[in-house]
Amino acid sequence: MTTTQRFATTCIHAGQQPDLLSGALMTPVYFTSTYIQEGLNQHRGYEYARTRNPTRDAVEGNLAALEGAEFGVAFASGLAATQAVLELLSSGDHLVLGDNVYGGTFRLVDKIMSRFGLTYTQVDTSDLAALRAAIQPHTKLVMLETPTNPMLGLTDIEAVRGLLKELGAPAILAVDNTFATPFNQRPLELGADLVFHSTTKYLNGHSDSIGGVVVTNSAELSERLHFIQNAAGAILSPMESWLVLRGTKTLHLRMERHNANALQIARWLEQRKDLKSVYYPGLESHPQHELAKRQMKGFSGIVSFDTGDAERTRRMAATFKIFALAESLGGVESLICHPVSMTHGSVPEGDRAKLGITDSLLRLSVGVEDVRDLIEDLEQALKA
Ligand code: P1T
Repeated sequence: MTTTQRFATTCIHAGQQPDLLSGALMTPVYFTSTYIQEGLNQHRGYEYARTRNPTRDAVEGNLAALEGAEFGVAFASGLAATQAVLELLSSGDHLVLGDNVYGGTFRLVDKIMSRFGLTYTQVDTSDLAALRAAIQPHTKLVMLETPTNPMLGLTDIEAVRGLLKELGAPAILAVDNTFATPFNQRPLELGADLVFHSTTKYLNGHSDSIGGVVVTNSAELSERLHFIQNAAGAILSPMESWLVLRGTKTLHLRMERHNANALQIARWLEQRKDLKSVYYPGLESHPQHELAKRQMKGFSGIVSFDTGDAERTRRMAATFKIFALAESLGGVESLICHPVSMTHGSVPEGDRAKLGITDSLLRLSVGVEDVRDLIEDLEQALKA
């Protein structure tokens, strides 16, 4: 790939070349655990498939290129990727974690990593004064989502980078770009050191694989992450690597439609009189809409809304005909999720309430169906 190629071309070609043996245009799924060695210490760069696999190499190259990164490291799930980032730290190090992250990310930090001597402070990273106050001399990592799951709050990545620089803080800035995707937002260009994803979502895009990736332009961080990948072993399998490669070939096409459908649905929800709030960065009413326009190319496919009535929300959840009531997001099909009972169940009730994750909140993952059918489905459910 040349550096002058545009995003759509990168989606389809980056990281891939015709198979050297047969000329197969599509990257083969290399189902092998090991590789023959011609002699002691004589091999073609592949020794054991936990360490390297050609299908995984291809997807790592593809995903890195999409984020404008040099290096990519693929993991067995988004949380395995998140854990690898956390494993860059050591006992006694301090982590600043966004206050509204995926419930599983919070659970990993709170219930597992903290048992190994990692200390953490959760803070609203959109509030620079609060972030400044949270950073300590031994803070080694700032980890955040923008937009956040499920409240869709934004953090100004450039401003956070500026603050860390001003403070001379030795912290790595790691951004979970799962919600935005590199089609809409490229955090490395805004000063992040690491970008990580649940590839389970938009990158794979078809709700048929679980995976994660971390990308970076730092050779040192890439080397450490590859060491963790090999030493801890939570690798992305060859089949899953292939599925993600297939998925990213249409990322640009899917995201255009996700963006358009979600904006239309958010606007439609907002003009209704029977909802308490609608959260979507593409709405003029979103408190960080100006930042969204500056930092994002499109606003992605997630819309959250609060009916203000937990009983009504419960009734509605069971009445959708196209939106499937299910965890996850980012697939071509539309999903609806009740964060309190599904994705954010592990976040303490008091913290949820402060963030606005109420019993009456629903999160839509707006798919790429005909938006008129989606609106009709929402309309009938809201009437129920
Ligand atoms: O599920 P997994 O591939 O391990 O990814 C974890 C993860 C990481 N980061 C973000 C922003 C996420 O949303 C997720 C997973 N989220 C869901 C399953 C969900 O429905 O929100």
